[in-house]
Order: sequence, then C-alpha cells, then structure tokens
Amino acid sequence: MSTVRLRGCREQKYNYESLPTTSVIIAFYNEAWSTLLRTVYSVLEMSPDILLEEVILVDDYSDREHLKERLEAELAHLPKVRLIHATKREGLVRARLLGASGAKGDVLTFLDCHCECHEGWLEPLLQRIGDEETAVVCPVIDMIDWNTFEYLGNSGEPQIGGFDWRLVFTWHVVPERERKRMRSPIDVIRSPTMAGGLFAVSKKYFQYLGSYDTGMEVWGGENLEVSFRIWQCGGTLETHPCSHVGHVFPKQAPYSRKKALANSVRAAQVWLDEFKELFYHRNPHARLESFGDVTERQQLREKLKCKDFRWFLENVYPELHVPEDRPGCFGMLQNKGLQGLCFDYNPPDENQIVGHQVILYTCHGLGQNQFFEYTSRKEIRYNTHQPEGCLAVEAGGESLVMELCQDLVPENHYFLLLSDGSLFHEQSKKCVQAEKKSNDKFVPLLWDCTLSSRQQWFFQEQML
Ligand code: LR7
Ligand code: MN
Repeated sequence: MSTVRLRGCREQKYNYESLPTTSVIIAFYNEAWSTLLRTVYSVLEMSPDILLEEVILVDDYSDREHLKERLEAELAHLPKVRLIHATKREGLVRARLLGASGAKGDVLTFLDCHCECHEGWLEPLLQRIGDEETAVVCPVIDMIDWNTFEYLGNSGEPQIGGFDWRLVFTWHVVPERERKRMRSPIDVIRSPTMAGGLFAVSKKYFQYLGSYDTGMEVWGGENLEVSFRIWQCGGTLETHPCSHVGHVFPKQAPYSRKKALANSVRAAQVWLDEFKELFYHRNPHARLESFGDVTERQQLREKLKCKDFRWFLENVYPELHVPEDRPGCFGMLQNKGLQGLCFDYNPPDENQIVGHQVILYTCHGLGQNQFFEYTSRKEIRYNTHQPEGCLAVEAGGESLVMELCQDLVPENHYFLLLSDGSLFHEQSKKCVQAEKKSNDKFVPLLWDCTLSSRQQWFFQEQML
C-alpha cells in the first residue's frame, strides 16, 4: 500500500505541535456494521493522537438493529469516539451539522461512513488549513472494491471535480492551467467542486461561510452548493495529493434519493444567477419541484458579498462549456412526420458517452437523454452530460453517431437547421430523415433531400 502516496508525500515531515486539531464527523444512515467500524478504526489508527480531538458519529435515525445497543457497546471502550442519535431523520446535511455543533477541534473533517483512511491522510489536510484558514481541503478519494472490500488505491493522477448543467457532479483530469500553477506534484490542486463527502475545513471558517443549507433533505446537491459558496465567497477548494482516503461505492444506497433534485434547485436559485436557466432547460421538471424558502441563503450571499456565478465560471471553471440556449434551438428535437418521436441518445455508460448511434424514441419531455442544443457554430450538441457530445456522421456512413465536440467544428459535425425544418448535413449534402429500423425502432438517417414531413424537425423546450 506504500505506493498509494507519492514519494514526496511519504518524505514530508510535520511539526505536530503547530498543526490545528480536528474533530472527525461521520454521519450515517443504516450503514452496514463492517464498513462503519472500518471507518472508525481507520480514523483512530491512522490519525496521530495529538491531532485527533474526537470522532463524532451521527446516527441519522437508522432503524437497523445493529446500530443501536450493539454499536453503543462496541464504541464504549473508545474514549475519543462519541455517538449522537438524531431524534428524527435529518438527511446528511443536518446530520453532519448536528455533529459539527458540539465539535471541539479547530478543524472539522467530514467523512462518509464507509471509508478507510490511509496512512498519513490527516497531516496534509491540517497543515494546509493551518497555513491558510480559508482553504477547504479534500483528500484524494481512492476506490475500495465493492465486492472484495479491497483497498484498490487510485489509478494514476488525482482528478478534480466539475459538474454538468443538470448540476450533476463530474470528475475531470487536472487542466493544464492548474498544472502550471502548482509548484510541485505535492502542491494542492484547485478544484471547482468537491464530491461532497470527504473534506476538512476550519471550524471558524465553516461557520463564517454559513456551514450548510439546512433546507436540503436526505442526499444530493449540497456538494455543489458548498463548492460554489466556497469559491464565490472568497475561499478556495482544493485536493491535497498527499492525503488519501478510500471510499466504497455501493451498487445501491440503503435509502431513496428522490429529494436530490429539489436540493439542486435550491443551489441553482441561490448561486447560479441567470445561468440557472441552463439548468432548468436540461431538467424541465425541476421547475415543478417545491424547494422551500431560500431567502436566508440569498441574504447570506449578500452579507458575505460573494462574487457572481459568471466570475466563478470564468475564473474557477473556464473549461466548462457554457451553452448558448438560443430560443427555439434547444430541448427535444422532434420529427414532424412521425409525430411524438424525438432524438434520443442513451450511452450505456455515463463515463463513456461517445461512439454510439443516435435513435428516435417517444418524446418524454424530461430533458436528460433527449436534450440537444443547436449552436451558432452549427453543431447539434448533446450537452446535458460532460464531456459534451456532438452529432456526427462517420465517413461514408448514413447513420448519426455521437462524437466528442471539438474546439474547431469538424466538417462532419456541421448541420444546418433550415427555416423549412430540414436538417441538412453539409459535408454529405444529405438531409436527416426519420426512418423505421425494425418493428417499433426508429432512427434518424441521412437521405437525399426531399423536404418530406419526415425530413422536418423542430425543437420543443418541454411537453405542452
Ligand atoms: O439521509 C441520509 N443521512 C445520512 O446520514 C443519507 C445519507 N447519510 C450519510 C450516509 O450514511 C453517508 O455516510 O451521508 C453520507 C453520504 O451518503 P452516501 O455515502 O450514500 O453518498 P455517496 O457517497 O453516494 O455520495 C456523494 O455525494 C453525496 C451528495 O449528497 C454526499 O456529498 C456524499 O458525501 C458523497 N460521497 C463522497 O463524496 C465520497 C466519494 C464519492 C466519490 C467519488
Ligand atoms: Mn458514500
């Protein structure tokens, strides 16, 4: 396991007396016994005693039997560990805050309840915050195998966090501009967003920043909300390449995550300014969510004199493509002849979006995999996801496939959506036609232009 960290990290020396102390806060809901205990024991074993003030476990009103007396008894002989029980289901945001409210350390370190802290994980986080109080610092998140529970480590370099316009968190390679800024491979890596579960922050600074949005329920959205807030209100969000923590990605969470969209709406309402429309266009049903009251969070933004979202995009996340969303040029791309059929692209793996054929499917009006944008550069962009796909025709091909969008639009990505509704592919001089493939499978295909109704297309923002 010694190869998990870079050599420079392993050789680092710390002056323990001068580092801030930390309270580690772990909220859990219905977690399995072994993964929860592995988290707790790895914190105790891998953290220098002098730095670890306490471990605060917050039981978010779990109902599994092993998390009651049996857990109390297990933890009773661990002097640094405290267990708090929520008296109702709070969701991860309020559960974490319940833990934070009585924390005595200088720094709050949040962890998920199925982690394993690697040797030397804590010192770099505390050192960085000791040097710079407004730095919020994440460890590198290593993988723990879901089947064998083996600590797999991290393949290659740490990645940074981003998001797509549905407000879904994404991972990215470290961009060139950030590599240039870093003074060495063991320097912190600035990241536009965090995954959410694993980070350290000065307790004082966390309070100053407005901790968390307590209007967020259960799961989701809080990670991007806190990321936007950190950057827009004067802090920095970083990953420390010397700090490693493993995390289990379960196939299914032990609870439902359907509140996540309302949480994202809260984040969008408070932090995105005019860019929130881009989010709503890709999640039309988000407009129907009841998301509660956000005036307090808007007042917080005023009080802290936070910068606007445009500043964030230009300075913190310039790699993110900002869609144009011109009126009439985004949404479902529907066929006129075969009414009710829309462009549809459903890559089997969200992390490998290109290379598959675009099909036609019953229009559903939910954005997502039926959302396309016609740009002023004459691309049909599939830009709900990251990285963004562009509609393309392979050389000599007649079907429509997805390729990665390019800075300079390649000829085979070039489409003209004309006022008569035809979708003209200039390179092949053909028009896109809705065609029946088999029984009830339809696809868009290149065809000689006839302007038949099956060669006419129009964008529709949402279902009427
Ligand atoms: O109602 C709840 N109450 C809780 O206490 C729901 C969850 N929780 C606890 C849960 O037991 C766990 O300890 O909150 C923690 C996070 O829940 P997970 O582990 O089910 O979430 P996740 O790992 O799938 O999701 C990531 O995104 C979430 C968005 O809300 C949170 O920010 C998670 O902390 C976050 N996890 C990570 O960042 C770990 C690394 C992920 C990667 C890569
Ligand atoms: Mn988790």
